[in-house]
Amino acid sequence: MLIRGGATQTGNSFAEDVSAGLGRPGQKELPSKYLYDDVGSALFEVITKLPEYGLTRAEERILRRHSDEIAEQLPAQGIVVELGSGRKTRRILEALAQHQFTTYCPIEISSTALESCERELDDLPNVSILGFETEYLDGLNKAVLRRRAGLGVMVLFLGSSIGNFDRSPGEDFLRKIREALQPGDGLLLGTDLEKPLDQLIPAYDDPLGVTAVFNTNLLVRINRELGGDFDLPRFEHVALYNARDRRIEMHLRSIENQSITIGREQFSFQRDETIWTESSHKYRRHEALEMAERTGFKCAAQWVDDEWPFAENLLVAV
Ligand code: AVJ
Repeated sequence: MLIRGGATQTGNSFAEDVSAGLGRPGQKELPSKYLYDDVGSALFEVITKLPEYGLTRAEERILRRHSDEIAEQLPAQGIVVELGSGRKTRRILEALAQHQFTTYCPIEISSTALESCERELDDLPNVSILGFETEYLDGLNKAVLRRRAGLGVMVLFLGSSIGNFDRSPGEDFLRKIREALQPGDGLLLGTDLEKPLDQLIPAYDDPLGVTAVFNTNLLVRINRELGGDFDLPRFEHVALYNARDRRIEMHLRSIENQSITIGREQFSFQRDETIWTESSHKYRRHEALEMAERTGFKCAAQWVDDEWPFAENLLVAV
Protein backbone atom coordinates (compact mmCIF):
# COMPACT_ATOMS: atom_id res chain seq x y z
CA MET A 1 0.00 0.00 0.00
CA LEU A 2 1.25 3.47 -0.83
CA ILE A 3 0.44 6.37 1.44
CA ARG A 4 0.91 9.61 -0.40
CA GLY A 5 2.45 12.33 1.66
CA GLY A 6 0.01 14.99 0.56
CA ALA A 7 0.91 18.65 0.92
CA THR A 8 4.37 18.07 2.29
CA GLN A 9 6.55 20.13 0.02
CA THR A 10 8.31 22.05 2.75
CA GLY A 11 11.16 23.79 0.94
CA ASN A 12 11.46 26.01 -2.12
CA SER A 13 10.39 25.06 -5.62
CA PHE A 14 12.85 23.91 -8.29
CA ALA A 15 12.47 27.27 -10.06
CA GLU A 16 13.23 29.22 -6.87
CA ASP A 17 16.27 27.10 -6.01
CA VAL A 18 17.68 27.38 -9.53
CA SER A 19 17.18 31.12 -9.60
CA ALA A 20 18.86 31.55 -6.20
CA GLY A 21 21.65 29.04 -6.87
CA LEU A 22 22.70 30.46 -10.24
CA GLY A 23 22.07 34.08 -9.30
CA ARG A 24 24.20 34.26 -6.20
CA PRO A 25 27.57 36.01 -6.22
CA GLY A 26 30.56 33.69 -6.04
CA GLN A 27 30.25 29.92 -6.41
CA LYS A 28 27.08 28.94 -8.28
CA GLU A 29 25.43 25.95 -6.65
CA LEU A 30 22.35 23.76 -7.09
CA PRO A 31 20.90 21.39 -4.47
CA SER A 32 21.91 17.82 -5.31
CA LYS A 33 18.40 16.48 -4.74
CA TYR A 34 17.45 17.84 -8.17
CA LEU A 35 19.79 15.33 -9.82
CA TYR A 36 17.38 12.58 -8.86
CA ASP A 37 14.38 12.92 -11.13
CA ASP A 38 13.24 9.77 -12.95
CA VAL A 39 16.03 9.97 -15.52
CA GLY A 40 18.63 10.87 -12.88
CA SER A 41 17.55 8.04 -10.58
CA ALA A 42 17.75 5.56 -13.47
CA LEU A 43 21.22 6.86 -14.35
CA PHE A 44 22.31 6.52 -10.73
CA GLU A 45 21.17 2.88 -10.88
CA VAL A 46 23.54 2.43 -13.83
CA ILE A 47 26.34 4.12 -11.88
CA THR A 48 25.95 1.50 -9.15
CA LYS A 49 26.76 -1.20 -11.73
CA LEU A 50 29.94 0.48 -13.00
CA PRO A 51 33.15 -1.39 -12.12
CA GLU A 52 34.67 1.92 -10.94
CA TYR A 53 31.84 2.65 -8.47
CA GLY A 54 32.39 0.09 -5.74
CA LEU A 55 30.28 1.75 -3.06
CA THR A 56 26.96 -0.03 -3.63
CA ARG A 57 28.51 -3.48 -4.06
CA ALA A 58 30.55 -2.96 -0.87
CA GLU A 59 27.41 -2.20 1.09
CA GLU A 60 25.59 -5.14 -0.48
CA ARG A 61 28.41 -7.46 0.60
CA ILE A 62 28.20 -6.17 4.17
CA LEU A 63 24.43 -6.54 4.30
CA ARG A 64 24.63 -10.04 2.83
CA ARG A 65 27.39 -11.24 5.14
CA HIS A 66 26.04 -9.73 8.33
CA SER A 67 22.28 -9.64 7.84
CA ASP A 68 21.62 -12.06 10.71
CA GLU A 69 23.86 -10.12 13.08
CA ILE A 70 22.20 -6.87 12.06
CA ALA A 71 18.78 -8.36 12.62
CA GLU A 72 19.81 -9.79 16.00
CA GLN A 73 21.01 -6.49 17.38
CA LEU A 74 17.48 -5.22 17.62
CA PRO A 75 15.22 -7.90 19.00
CA ALA A 76 11.80 -6.31 19.07
CA GLN A 77 11.39 -5.23 15.48
CA GLY A 78 8.16 -3.58 14.62
CA ILE A 79 8.83 -1.11 11.86
CA VAL A 80 11.70 -0.70 9.43
CA VAL A 81 11.75 2.82 8.00
CA GLU A 82 14.04 3.41 5.05
CA LEU A 83 15.06 6.92 4.04
CA GLY A 84 15.01 6.14 0.35
CA SER A 85 14.20 2.73 -1.03
CA GLY A 86 16.39 0.05 -2.38
CA ARG A 87 16.99 -3.47 -3.51
CA LYS A 88 19.74 -3.90 -0.95
CA THR A 89 17.18 -3.82 1.81
CA ARG A 90 15.88 -7.23 0.82
CA ARG A 91 18.54 -9.10 2.84
CA ILE A 92 17.84 -7.21 6.02
CA LEU A 93 14.12 -7.59 5.69
CA GLU A 94 14.45 -11.32 5.09
CA ALA A 95 16.60 -11.65 8.18
CA LEU A 96 14.43 -9.44 10.35
CA ALA A 97 11.21 -11.07 9.27
CA GLN A 98 12.43 -14.62 9.86
CA HIS A 99 10.84 -14.83 13.27
CA GLN A 100 8.43 -11.96 13.33
CA PHE A 101 6.15 -9.83 11.30
CA THR A 102 7.73 -6.59 10.04
CA THR A 103 6.28 -3.45 8.52
CA TYR A 104 8.60 -1.89 5.95
CA CYS A 105 8.14 1.83 5.28
CA PRO A 106 10.21 3.19 2.40
CA ILE A 107 10.17 6.98 2.07
CA GLU A 108 10.73 8.63 -1.30
CA ILE A 109 9.79 11.85 -3.02
CA SER A 110 9.62 9.95 -6.32
CA SER A 111 6.54 7.79 -6.76
CA THR A 112 8.26 5.83 -9.56
CA ALA A 113 11.02 4.71 -7.20
CA LEU A 114 8.48 3.83 -4.50
CA GLU A 115 6.37 1.78 -6.86
CA SER A 116 9.30 -0.21 -8.22
CA CYS A 117 10.50 -0.83 -4.66
CA GLU A 118 7.08 -2.18 -3.73
CA ARG A 119 7.04 -4.46 -6.76
CA GLU A 120 10.47 -5.82 -5.97
CA LEU A 121 9.85 -6.62 -2.32
CA ASP A 122 6.25 -7.67 -2.72
CA ASP A 123 6.99 -11.39 -2.44
CA LEU A 124 8.69 -11.24 0.98
CA PRO A 125 6.80 -13.32 3.51
CA ASN A 126 6.06 -11.73 6.90
CA VAL A 127 6.67 -8.23 5.53
CA SER A 128 4.03 -5.66 4.77
CA ILE A 129 5.08 -2.64 2.77
CA LEU A 130 3.76 0.80 3.52
CA GLY A 131 5.41 3.47 1.40
CA PHE A 132 5.32 7.21 2.06
CA GLU A 133 5.68 9.61 -0.83
CA THR A 134 7.14 12.59 0.97
CA GLU A 135 10.36 14.03 2.37
CA TYR A 136 12.51 11.94 4.71
CA LEU A 137 11.80 13.52 8.09
CA ASP A 138 8.12 14.03 7.36
CA GLY A 139 7.83 10.36 6.29
CA LEU A 140 9.77 9.16 9.34
CA ASN A 141 7.52 11.10 11.69
CA LYS A 142 4.45 9.65 9.98
CA ALA A 143 5.80 6.11 9.93
CA VAL A 144 6.63 6.02 13.65
CA LEU A 145 3.01 6.88 14.45
CA ARG A 146 2.27 3.29 13.42
CA ARG A 147 4.50 1.91 16.18
CA ARG A 148 2.71 -0.58 18.39
CA ALA A 149 3.55 -0.30 22.06
CA GLY A 150 6.68 -2.20 23.01
CA LEU A 151 7.87 -2.72 19.45
CA GLY A 152 11.02 -1.17 18.03
CA VAL A 153 11.77 1.01 15.05
CA MET A 154 14.81 0.57 12.84
CA VAL A 155 15.72 3.38 10.46
CA LEU A 156 17.85 2.61 7.41
CA PHE A 157 19.93 5.41 5.88
CA LEU A 158 22.10 3.48 3.47
CA GLY A 159 24.49 4.06 0.59
CA SER A 160 26.34 6.93 2.28
CA SER A 161 23.48 9.24 1.39
CA ILE A 162 24.50 11.17 4.52
CA GLY A 163 27.54 12.17 2.45
CA ASN A 164 25.42 14.60 0.45
CA PHE A 165 25.18 16.77 3.58
CA ASP A 166 28.00 18.96 4.79
CA ARG A 167 29.25 17.55 8.08
CA SER A 168 27.46 19.88 10.45
CA PRO A 169 24.05 19.82 8.70
CA GLY A 170 24.50 16.04 8.45
CA GLU A 171 24.68 15.85 12.23
CA ASP A 172 21.66 18.14 12.52
CA PHE A 173 19.83 15.66 10.31
CA LEU A 174 20.86 12.72 12.53
CA ARG A 175 19.61 14.68 15.55
CA LYS A 176 16.23 15.11 13.87
CA ILE A 177 16.08 11.40 13.18
CA ARG A 178 16.86 10.79 16.84
CA GLU A 179 14.02 13.10 17.90
CA ALA A 180 11.55 10.90 16.05
CA LEU A 181 12.81 7.79 17.86
CA GLN A 182 12.70 6.23 21.31
CA PRO A 183 15.61 4.85 23.33
CA GLY A 184 16.58 1.44 21.99
CA ASP A 185 15.46 2.15 18.43
CA GLY A 186 18.10 1.64 15.74
CA LEU A 187 19.63 3.56 12.87
CA LEU A 188 21.64 1.65 10.29
CA LEU A 189 23.91 4.25 8.72
CA GLY A 190 26.16 3.65 5.70
CA THR A 191 29.31 5.80 5.46
CA ASP A 192 31.73 5.62 2.55
CA LEU A 193 35.30 5.78 3.86
CA GLU A 194 38.33 7.74 2.71
CA LYS A 195 40.31 5.87 0.11
CA PRO A 196 43.16 6.46 -2.35
CA LEU A 197 42.36 9.02 -5.03
CA ASP A 198 43.14 6.61 -7.86
CA GLN A 199 40.26 4.50 -6.58
CA LEU A 200 37.99 7.39 -5.64
CA ILE A 201 38.14 9.75 -8.62
CA PRO A 202 37.19 7.23 -11.34
CA ALA A 203 34.13 6.32 -9.26
CA TYR A 204 32.85 9.85 -9.92
CA ASP A 205 34.42 10.35 -13.34
CA ASP A 206 33.99 7.01 -15.06
CA PRO A 207 35.51 6.35 -18.50
CA LEU A 208 32.13 5.52 -20.03
CA GLY A 209 30.80 8.92 -19.04
CA VAL A 210 27.69 7.77 -17.18
CA THR A 211 28.40 10.06 -14.23
CA ALA A 212 28.96 12.96 -16.64
CA VAL A 213 25.54 12.30 -18.16
CA PHE A 214 24.01 11.95 -14.68
CA ASN A 215 25.41 15.38 -13.81
CA THR A 216 24.49 17.02 -17.12
CA ASN A 217 20.91 15.77 -16.80
CA LEU A 218 20.42 18.62 -14.34
CA LEU A 219 20.88 21.14 -17.18
CA VAL A 220 18.51 19.15 -19.41
CA ARG A 221 15.98 19.26 -16.60
CA ILE A 222 16.32 23.02 -16.27
CA ASN A 223 15.88 23.41 -20.03
CA ARG A 224 12.80 21.18 -20.09
CA GLU A 225 11.05 22.16 -16.88
CA LEU A 226 12.00 25.80 -16.54
CA GLY A 227 12.51 26.86 -20.16
CA GLY A 228 16.29 27.15 -20.01
CA ASP A 229 18.61 27.33 -23.01
CA PHE A 230 21.75 25.58 -21.73
CA ASP A 231 23.82 24.34 -24.67
CA LEU A 232 25.09 21.04 -23.29
CA PRO A 233 28.41 20.82 -25.18
CA ARG A 234 29.43 24.11 -23.58
CA PHE A 235 29.54 22.53 -20.12
CA GLU A 236 31.71 19.70 -18.90
CA HIS A 237 31.52 17.34 -15.98
CA VAL A 238 34.12 17.78 -13.24
CA ALA A 239 34.73 15.51 -10.23
CA LEU A 240 37.34 16.80 -7.82
CA TYR A 241 38.48 15.79 -4.38
CA ASN A 242 38.38 18.56 -1.79
CA ALA A 243 41.03 17.32 0.64
CA ARG A 244 40.30 19.92 3.30
CA ASP A 245 36.65 18.91 3.63
CA ARG A 246 37.28 15.28 2.61
CA ARG A 247 34.66 15.13 -0.08
CA ILE A 248 34.18 14.54 -3.76
CA GLU A 249 32.55 17.53 -5.41
CA MET A 250 30.75 17.30 -8.72
CA HIS A 251 30.63 20.45 -10.78
CA LEU A 252 29.52 21.49 -14.26
CA ARG A 253 32.17 23.75 -15.76
CA SER A 254 31.48 26.35 -18.42
CA ILE A 255 34.03 25.95 -21.18
CA GLU A 256 33.67 29.56 -22.33
CA ASN A 257 32.20 32.93 -21.39
CA GLN A 258 28.47 32.66 -22.01
CA SER A 259 25.06 33.86 -20.99
CA ILE A 260 22.13 31.54 -20.23
CA THR A 261 18.45 32.39 -20.25
CA ILE A 262 15.98 30.58 -18.01
CA GLY A 263 12.45 31.87 -18.44
CA ARG A 264 12.80 35.60 -18.05
CA GLU A 265 16.10 35.47 -16.17
CA GLN A 266 19.66 35.68 -17.46
CA PHE A 267 22.79 34.22 -15.90
CA SER A 268 26.31 34.82 -17.08
CA PHE A 269 29.18 32.39 -16.83
CA GLN A 270 32.87 33.16 -17.05
CA ARG A 271 35.03 30.64 -18.80
CA ASP A 272 35.91 27.85 -16.27
CA GLU A 273 33.27 29.02 -13.81
CA THR A 274 31.39 26.05 -12.33
CA ILE A 275 28.02 25.10 -10.92
CA TRP A 276 28.57 22.91 -7.88
CA THR A 277 25.98 20.13 -8.10
CA GLU A 278 26.79 17.49 -5.45
CA SER A 279 29.07 16.63 -2.56
CA SER A 280 29.96 13.12 -1.41
CA HIS A 281 31.69 13.34 1.92
CA LYS A 282 34.09 10.59 2.88
CA TYR A 283 34.48 9.44 6.47
CA ARG A 284 36.96 7.86 8.81
CA ARG A 285 36.05 4.68 10.64
CA HIS A 286 35.78 6.35 14.03
CA GLU A 287 33.79 9.28 12.67
CA ALA A 288 30.48 7.43 12.80
CA LEU A 289 31.06 6.73 16.50
CA GLU A 290 31.67 10.39 17.17
CA MET A 291 28.69 11.52 15.11
CA ALA A 292 26.56 9.00 17.01
CA GLU A 293 27.64 10.36 20.37
CA ARG A 294 26.97 13.94 19.41
CA THR A 295 23.48 13.18 18.12
CA GLY A 296 21.89 11.03 20.82
CA PHE A 297 22.97 7.59 19.66
CA LYS A 298 25.66 5.12 20.53
CA CYS A 299 27.41 3.03 17.92
CA ALA A 300 26.63 -0.58 18.81
CA ALA A 301 28.41 -2.19 15.89
CA GLN A 302 30.36 -1.39 12.77
CA TRP A 303 31.13 -3.55 9.77
CA VAL A 304 33.72 -2.56 7.17
CA ASP A 305 34.21 -3.94 3.69
CA ASP A 306 37.83 -4.68 2.92
CA GLU A 307 37.65 -4.50 -0.86
CA TRP A 308 36.09 -1.02 -1.05
CA PRO A 309 36.47 0.87 2.22
CA PHE A 310 32.90 1.40 3.39
CA ALA A 311 31.42 1.21 6.90
CA GLU A 312 27.95 0.11 7.92
CA ASN A 313 27.21 1.47 11.38
CA LEU A 314 24.50 0.28 13.70
CA LEU A 315 23.52 3.18 15.95
CA VAL A 316 21.17 2.74 18.87
CA ALA A 317 19.18 5.63 20.31
CA VAL A 318 20.12 6.34 23.95
C1 AVJ B 1 23.75 8.45 -3.72
C2 AVJ B 1 24.82 10.33 -2.78
C3 AVJ B 1 25.53 8.16 -2.19
O1 AVJ B 1 27.64 10.29 -3.43
O2 AVJ B 1 28.28 8.34 -4.11
C4 AVJ B 1 27.29 8.78 -7.29
C5 AVJ B 1 25.65 9.81 -5.57
N1 AVJ B 1 26.85 10.87 -7.46
N2 AVJ B 1 27.97 9.27 -8.34
C6 AVJ B 1 27.42 9.21 -3.97
C7 AVJ B 1 26.58 9.80 -6.74
C8 AVJ B 1 27.70 10.52 -8.45
C9 AVJ B 1 26.01 8.92 -4.44
N3 AVJ B 1 25.03 8.99 -3.30
